[in-house]
Amino acid sequence: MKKSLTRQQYLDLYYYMRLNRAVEDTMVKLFRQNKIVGGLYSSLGQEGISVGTAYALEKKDWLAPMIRNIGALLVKGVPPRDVFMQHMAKYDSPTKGKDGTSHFGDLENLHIVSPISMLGDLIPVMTGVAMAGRYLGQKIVAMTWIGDGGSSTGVFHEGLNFAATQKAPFVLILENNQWAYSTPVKRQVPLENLADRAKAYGIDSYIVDGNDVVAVYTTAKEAVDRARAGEGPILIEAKSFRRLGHAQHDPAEYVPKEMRKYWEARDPIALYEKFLTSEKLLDAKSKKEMEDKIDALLTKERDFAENSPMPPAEFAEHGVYCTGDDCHKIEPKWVRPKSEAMPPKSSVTAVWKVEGFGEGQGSAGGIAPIHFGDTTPTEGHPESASPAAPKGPAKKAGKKPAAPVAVASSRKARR
Ligand SMILES: Cc1ncc(C[n+]2csc(CCOP(=O)(O)OP(=O)(O)O)c2C)c(N)n1
Ligand SMILES: [Mg+2]
Repeated sequence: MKKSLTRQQYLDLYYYMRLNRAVEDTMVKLFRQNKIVGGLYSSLGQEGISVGTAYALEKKDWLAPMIRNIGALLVKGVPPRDVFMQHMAKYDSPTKGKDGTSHFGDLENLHIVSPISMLGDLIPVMTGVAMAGRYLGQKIVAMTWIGDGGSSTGVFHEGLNFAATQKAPFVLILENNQWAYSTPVKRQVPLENLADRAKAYGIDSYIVDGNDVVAVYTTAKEAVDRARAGEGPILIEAKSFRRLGHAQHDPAEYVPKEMRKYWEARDPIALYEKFLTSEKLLDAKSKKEMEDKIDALLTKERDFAENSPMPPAEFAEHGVYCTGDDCHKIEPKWVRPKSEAMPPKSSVTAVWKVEGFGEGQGSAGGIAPIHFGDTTPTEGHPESASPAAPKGPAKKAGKKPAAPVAVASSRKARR
């Protein structure tokens, strides 16, 4: 761990990691009392990733958490009571008991996009958020997380390619915790480092020890600064370990004992405490004060959540089908203050400029030309072969498509 942060930053990282763990410990108790509705996922041992990465964001930035990123929600400002109530499906929860786990967002104040269960789908969504921010001249960065397993979905690759092509101010944290359910990473990806996936999209990547919160934060901060400066998306692979099963129901007996032992000895909070103590940033007294503060906060938050009512039965039929204005007024919530959406903060024409990428409009003013080698350039474009060049994809005269039988047999021959 390098020493380069302010004292307050060091202590903030410690506070949020401890809070993250304490919130999840409280929820395990609630789960065992049958008060949690649905599954409960743990980030035990991965707190340094959620906390260190989210701490690198500014207030105006956007994030979308996955199931193991409660720590990121806490850093962004979500009160623990909302996390408890959401998991307990209480009426005062952000979704009023209509959804569980951390499936809630806050588009207006905290800039949180609700998680999407389909792994990888948040990547194109957050790329869109990043692009919208750029269009509005807001200089925001969007961040989301993906697991080692999730990095093998199609949409991971489509999304990252899209983000790279658009040079979106987007930072993707790949949490390599060695397991996707019961599948070890080595049996699903033929790569030593998942960060290498970035090479396919021509973007930069970092590899960081996910159990070293200072390393995570400094790496994330550099990536966020670079993305904000217009360098395009960045992928960070944070190596860590899923200390518990996929969720509470999974005893994870498939995990080799030595592997578990190795990572348990590298607990991110214990490692960080050691560092803080040796650097004289934390002593027994200040540690106890922080623990008392967290205890008092969570007692209050848990009481509030437990005393919140379940939704009334008749509420189940509300909000299922939108009936128009008597359901809710349909107006876009993303409308920004006029000054923010007008020059000099943004352009009024739907044209964006990205260094090294070009413009979102054909340079001749027409539709952006696409060159796939055998596609004739659009009429009027400087590269156009002739003024009479046909619009749309060129037809290859006299070239018949190969017969399906021939394709099948030639593939067979190659095998
Ligand atoms: C597209 C898609 N396929 C499968 C699932 C089911 N599923 C949920 S979590 C999970 C394992 C994810 O593993 P990983 O991405 O490594 O994340 P981790 O649980 O380790 O944090 C799977 C297969 C899903 N939600 N979405
Ligand atoms: Mg995993």
